[in-house]
Amino acid sequence: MCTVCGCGTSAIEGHTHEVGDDGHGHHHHDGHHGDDHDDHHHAEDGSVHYGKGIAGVHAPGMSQERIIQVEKDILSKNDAYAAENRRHFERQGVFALNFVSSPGSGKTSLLVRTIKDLKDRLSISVIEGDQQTSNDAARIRETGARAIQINTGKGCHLDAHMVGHAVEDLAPEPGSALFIENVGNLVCPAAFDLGEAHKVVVLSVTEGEDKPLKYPDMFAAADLMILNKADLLPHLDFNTGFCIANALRVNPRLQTLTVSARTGEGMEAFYAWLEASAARRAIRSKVA
Ligand SMILES: Nc1nc2c(ncn2[C@@H]2O[C@H](COP(=O)(O)OP(=O)(O)O)[C@@H](O)[C@H]2O)c(=O)[nH]1
Ligand SMILES: [Mg+2]
Repeated sequence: MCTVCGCGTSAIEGHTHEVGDDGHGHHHHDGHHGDDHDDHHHAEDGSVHYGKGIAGVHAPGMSQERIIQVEKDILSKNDAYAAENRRHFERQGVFALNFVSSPGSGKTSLLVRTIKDLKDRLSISVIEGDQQTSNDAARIRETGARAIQINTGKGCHLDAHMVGHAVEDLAPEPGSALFIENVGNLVCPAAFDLGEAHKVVVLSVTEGEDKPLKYPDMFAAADLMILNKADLLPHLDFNTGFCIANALRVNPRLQTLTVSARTGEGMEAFYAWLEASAARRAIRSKVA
């Protein structure tokens, strides 16, 4: 998990590692590989498996106990902000979704199409996360919807603190939907709760059926998987059933939809999911 690096988390007490002359904090000690042998093992086929220690991840020069402590520090702060966001969304009746995927799976295309198609049914605003540029927020604004761009710099995920600030500026109207497009990668955003009602993982059919098995944390964290770019299926040897079976092995409760953000195929099923989930959420927060 990315938090062990500690880059960009100088506010965290007990900083994770010494800051090198380059200011980035990665010291390389020549000839000292492998202080910690308890976090990986060599399999018979010659592959090396890291993440076998109690922290589930390797960081050079850090003990497993120290990694766990750093992760706890970061994630417990994040979770406190996420809980605050979630309370705010529930009070306001805002239905928030956190879209996660690798870069280029079609998150922005999917959001643009959804906003256009649901213009008369649902008010939608968007928080866009990318390392650099505000291209995606501009794409959203072209639809007439309101959008705020967050650039994370070297960061590989949005966190709940960033989202809380963006929500203050954006002020999504009561009863609306808030789409949060996370930074594109299938690893780090899995660990960070933003206060959303659901994580939605988008996987495109050009990425291969095995991605849920290779990046299980993301598929375990999601409630819905959208398989996008179905219009390309005739040109590929992608097996949709096999991909869905892999995803269900990781997360048996995962719901799945196959769509094309380009042609619109399958999108009505997504809109039905969206409206039903938003309605269920609204009823639940009224009861609570
Ligand atoms: N053929 C096809 N291309 C798509 C589809 N959805 C997105 N794309 C293309 O995939 C590329 C990446 O899309 P984008 O929405 O920027 O992905 P993001 O990085 O996940 O936000 C762009 O060239 C899109 O036009 C789709 O359903 N079918
Ligand atoms: Mg995008």
